[in-house]
Amino acid sequence: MGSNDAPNIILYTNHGCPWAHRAHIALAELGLPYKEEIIDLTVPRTPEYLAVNPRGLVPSINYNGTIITESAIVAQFLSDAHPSHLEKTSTEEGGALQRAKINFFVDTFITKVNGQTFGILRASEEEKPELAVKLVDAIVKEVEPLLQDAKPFFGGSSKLTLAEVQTGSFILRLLAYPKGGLAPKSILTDLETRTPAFWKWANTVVKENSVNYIWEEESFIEKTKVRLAKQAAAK
Ligand SMILES: N[C@@H](CCC(=O)N[C@@H](CS)C(=O)NCC(=O)O)C(=O)O
Repeated sequence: MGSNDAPNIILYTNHGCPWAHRAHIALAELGLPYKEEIIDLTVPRTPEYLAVNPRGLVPSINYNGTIITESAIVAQFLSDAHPSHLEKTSTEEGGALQRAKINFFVDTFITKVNGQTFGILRASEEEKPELAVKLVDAIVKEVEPLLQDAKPFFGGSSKLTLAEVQTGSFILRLLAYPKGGLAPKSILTDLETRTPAFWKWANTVVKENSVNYIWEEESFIEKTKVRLAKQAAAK
């Protein structure tokens, strides 16, 4: 096929999965058409899907016949294969530095903040307020300094970047859990006052169509409540 033809892409996904959600954001931002196959994660993976991804996880993509797995790698690959506003190439002026900064931001968010969000969900009601303060403290210390020049997106970009592609699905959840009663509401008020740059950025990110087109907040919160109740009962 000619280089201008759109690639054939199948996305193996589940709309409840924040990792798979990264691929949806990347594909939408790049304007790449794709077929989607929803993988039921409540039952064992089929032999057909294990042939696609032996780890049995989502997301995976089939890109013109080649399978690529692991969400961060899938999003990076799509962005590299289709140079765009998401990220400069490494040989473009300023590209290597921009890529390093985006990688550092994503790494920081995932390793210093993200796990804490999910920890709060599983904590007892007595533990939650203290964990909520710790979560906001981590955003103050680690993330807020990295968003000082967001305008409105990472690094002063007027359009979404790979930083938002890799973190947007988690930002949706971070803001939704307190709204849905799964984490203390103080998280939202504290973020607004203590992390003004993060607060503005996060609220802008979740309003983007490419970030929220597969997101159904109410049903997500309900499903999460059911899953947590089942996990608590199984303890
Ligand atoms: N490191 C993987 C994580 C993907 C992942 O954990 N996906 C979950 C759903 S959110 C999954 O497929 N779970 C299926 C299972 O564990 O059986 C990535 O970034 O792609």
